[in-house]
This record gives sequence, structure tokens and C-alpha cells, in this order.
Amino acid sequence: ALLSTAALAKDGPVAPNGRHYLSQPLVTSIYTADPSAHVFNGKIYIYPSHDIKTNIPDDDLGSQYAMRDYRVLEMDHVGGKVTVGPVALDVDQVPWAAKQMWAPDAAYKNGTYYLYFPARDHQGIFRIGVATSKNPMGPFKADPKPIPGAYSIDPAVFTDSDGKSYMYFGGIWGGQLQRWVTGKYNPHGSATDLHQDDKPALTAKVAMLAPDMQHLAEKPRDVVILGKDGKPVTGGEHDKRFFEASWMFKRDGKYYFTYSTGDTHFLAYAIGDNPYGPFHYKGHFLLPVQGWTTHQSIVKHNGKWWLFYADTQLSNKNSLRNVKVTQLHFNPDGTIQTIDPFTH
Ligand code: FUB
Repeated sequence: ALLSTAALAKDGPVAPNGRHYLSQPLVTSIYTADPSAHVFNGKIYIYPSHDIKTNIPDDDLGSQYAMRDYRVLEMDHVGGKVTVGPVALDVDQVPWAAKQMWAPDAAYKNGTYYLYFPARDHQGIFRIGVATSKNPMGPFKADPKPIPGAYSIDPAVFTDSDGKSYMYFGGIWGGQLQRWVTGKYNPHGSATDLHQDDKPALTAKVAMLAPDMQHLAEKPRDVVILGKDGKPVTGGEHDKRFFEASWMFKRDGKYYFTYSTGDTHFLAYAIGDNPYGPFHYKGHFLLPVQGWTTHQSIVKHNGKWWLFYADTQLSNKNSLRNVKVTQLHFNPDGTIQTIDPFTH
């Protein structure tokens, strides 16, 4: 049915499912996804993937996500003007990287900003690199080699109140985590997961960062997610198990490990008492958006908690996404109120 101009003005555009979006794209001049938001110097900086048009058809490995550079978004506060920065790092400036500059994250320490990013190397293996800048918007200069001991995709760096930083990373299917079971890359490993539905699911990795922020201080360990029965979530629990998109935040002394369930399209979370876990599975906090993937960050600014995520409102194509933000609300017991990305 045709909507009247008045209805459009009041409710905004209608999604393909006939419902209305909870929030609108933060920027429309470029396509962005995988928003990692941080508060630096009182402002919000978002480190997203920069989606670009490609003729590569969608496949289970995510070949259509053919991004080649990063651009940083800056805003004084949620609802304020969003500035799109210039190219902060291009794949051609990273000696070890060949293609697919996927979901990045950033951190700050002692006057330096660190950009962490996954990309496929010249052998087609996803690795994680780091680049540095004196400016949160970049440009960043990449280390010549990937971070030793890190692999797969979706790095997320969390700095605890004691100043120690931890990197969470990994993603199954196209993210190749299932090929690193032994700690060495197995080129003949599965393209998806372990095909062991009754066994503990593959899960994210976590390692403390060295004081230089450019190396791991230790061998990565598993981010264990326990179900209500006290046992690790299994590979067959597709609506609960880790797929990709790690993000850690701390609230009231509790550590919230958040992630995407990938092929079931939820954002889920689990709570622990320290950065390593184990974490107790709590549920979904974002229901499926328009598009195959979403990927989150959660940050506190001006006394409120904000969820940054992405959907495909602007393009209705899986590989051309746009980042969004909405407020996150907690229940008195610390659980997160589930968000529907559509209103009515
Ligand atoms: O943007 C490319 C990949 O898709 C990211 O690394 C994943 O988290 C998913 O959003």
C-alpha cells in the first residue's frame, strides 16, 4: 500500500517486512557496518567496516564483504552531527594484507590510538593486524606483520579499570575459526563449523595484550559460555552459540561478553566475573535486523548506555550496510532488555 507523505514524515521509511525501523542510519554518504564505538576525549568515535559495491555474489564465506579501507566516524553526542573521516587505513598500506578489511576495533593508551583489524593475507588466511596513530581519526600506520598468535576475524579490545587490555577475537564460517582448533591453520578444515552438534561450540578467543598494545601477552584461551545447565553451549545450539562479533563491556563490576549468533541473526550476551570468564549465557538483546549480519558495540556516554549496530536499510543488500544507534536499557538484576529493531 502507498503511504501518505504525512505517514512517511511521522514514521520514516517502511522496511521490506512492512514494519518501521527503530532508528535511522547514522551516515548515508558511505556504507558502514560493524561499528566499534569508543569514547575518547569526551567524544564518540566509531570504527566501522566500510562496505563497498562489488559484483561478488553472496556466499557462506562472506566473499561479498570485499572492503578495502577504513574511515572513522566522529560525533559529540548521540543525535549530534556525524563527521565521516578521510581514509584512515587502506589495504595497500598493509604489507601482509591482500583483501577483505573486515570488522575493526580501536583502543587508546599513553597518547597513541591503536586500530585493530582483520584481513585475508596473501595466502587467503584471515589474520589480525594493528596500526597506530596520534589522532583518533587516523591516518593509521600498520605494523608490517600481523599480530603473532592472533588469527581469524573480529578483534575487540577491552581495557579494564586496572588499565590491562584484552583482545577478544574469532568468527566461524568465513571467519575461519574452525580451522584453528590446534592453534595452527588447517587449510583442509571445514568451511563452516566443526559439525559436532553435541560438543561444546567453537567460541571466541581472549588474550591479554602486552604493554605495547601490539602483541599478545599470552596464548589465547577460549571464552567459555555456559548454558543454564552449567555446561558449555553446544555447536547445535545455533540460536545461542558464538558465531562472530565479540564485544566486551563492564557494568557494575560485571563483565558482559556480547556476540552475534550469525546464521540465526541474534545478538546475544553472557555475564562473567572477570575478563576471561567463564560467562553465563543470559539471552538475546537484539532481535534480527534487515540483512544477514549485524555486529554491535556497547558504550556508555553522558550517563546512558548505547547500542551501535547495523542493518541494510539504505541498500537492502547484505554487503551494503549502514550503522545505527539506539539506547540500551538494563533491568535491576543487570540483565539487558531485548531490543526489537522494528517498532510497529
Ligand atoms: O563485515 C564483515 C564481517 O561480517 C564482519 O567481520 C563480521 O562480524 C560480519 O559483520
